[in-house]
Amino acid sequence: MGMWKGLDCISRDNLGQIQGIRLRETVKYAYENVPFYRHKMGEAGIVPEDIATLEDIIKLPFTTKEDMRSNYPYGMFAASMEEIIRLHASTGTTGRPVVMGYTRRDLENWSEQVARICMMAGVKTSDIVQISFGYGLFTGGFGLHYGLEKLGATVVPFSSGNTERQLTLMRDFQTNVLVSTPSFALYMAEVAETLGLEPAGYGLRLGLFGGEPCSDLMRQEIEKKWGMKATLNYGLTEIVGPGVSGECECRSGMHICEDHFFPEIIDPESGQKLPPGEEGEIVFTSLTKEGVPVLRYRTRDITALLPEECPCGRTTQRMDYITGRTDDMLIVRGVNVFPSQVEEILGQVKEVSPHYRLVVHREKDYIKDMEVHVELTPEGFTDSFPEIQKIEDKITSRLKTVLSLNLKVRLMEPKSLERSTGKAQRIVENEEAVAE
Ligand code: DLL
Repeated sequence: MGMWKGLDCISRDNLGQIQGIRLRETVKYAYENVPFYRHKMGEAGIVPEDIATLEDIIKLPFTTKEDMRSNYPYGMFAASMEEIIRLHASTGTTGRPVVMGYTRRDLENWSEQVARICMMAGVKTSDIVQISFGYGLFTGGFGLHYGLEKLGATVVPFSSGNTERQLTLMRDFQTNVLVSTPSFALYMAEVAETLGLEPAGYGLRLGLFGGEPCSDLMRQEIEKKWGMKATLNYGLTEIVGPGVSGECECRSGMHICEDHFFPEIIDPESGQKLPPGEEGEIVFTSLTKEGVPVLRYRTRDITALLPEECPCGRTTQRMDYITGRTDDMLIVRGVNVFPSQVEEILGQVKEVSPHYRLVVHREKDYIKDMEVHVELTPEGFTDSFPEIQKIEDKITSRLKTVLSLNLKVRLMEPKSLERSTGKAQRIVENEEAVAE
């Protein structure tokens, strides 16, 4: 286990050397084995030898989700099916999914990456860990599974769904670590409460949450209800799945497994690289992947690279929490709004819970209006109209101050919005809301 912490504490010079070597290898490998990359580099007028240092990476063209989709299913693969031993795919509610293939070495590396982020989060070999991510094409279940086994924890591979049984087994097995989306952790706590049980009585000490954003409010709520420490981790199918980055004990940003994934922050409009500390779209280049090497993949996730050293002693670069996605941005009457901005404002209002939805009213191609539906907390619940009006007005005026937008706010009864056993859906189109 010490070995993994060692990898995260390597000197920046050594790390840079390793990254440089691996970048050169990856570019050459992708060029030689994936026609897509060969064409793209040809169009940009470059050959692999032009990428001699890490700084040269900016010469490489970006890769987008559309590129992956238009090469569905195997066009981005560099290894033959002889060498590929596993496939995963993004859930892709719209359009074709993105398919990833892993060689044996890819799977070994992936387990190591996930083991590292689990160790950073504080998982011990004596822990009993319930994995409530779906096992299947989604990378969450299997990704965490093999990483935690590699670390040496006791894995309970529950998968998603069947919440009551999850709770029963959690208690019977004396599970002390939970792995899921933050929304599911909140939902499970509510189900426990409706069964008349105190979530804090279950004995969970630690949670590893990822796959979707988790606001401070959500994190506090999870910690309060379960009496556990909640940590966050990040990843995406196109790069590997979970295991790209995760929080250490300091919980201020997420350390990237930088010897495997090279991060950059770019201005999403111009594509220009931004300096550390500035917020933009995070772009990753894989440094060790054989199945599907990925050069400068545009994640659409918005964050910053944190320039300061982490007090934990790890030297790997930390990324900040994701504040939005470039494709999540809503333009409401000409104003750019990210769901996370609304969520942050809601987090400052003590009467409401982290359960909210943005109901979007479209007219042709633009958003004419948006309503914020948010549940009152059980403590904040009231049926007095003036009271409700007061809280709604308070939220409306904060939204107006921060976003310069006048949005209608509708307070909902506790537990009235649909819960998710996977990733929460925050944005709904008007038709759905009307159909309720
Ligand atoms: O959600 C991989 C994963 C599984 C990560 C389990 C962590 C734990 P996808 O389904 O491809 O893969 O979705 C990736 O989810 O681009 C982000 O927008 C979002 N996301 C993932 N983790 C976080 C996080 C998995 N910690 C997309 N905070 C990414 C915010 C996250 N967003």
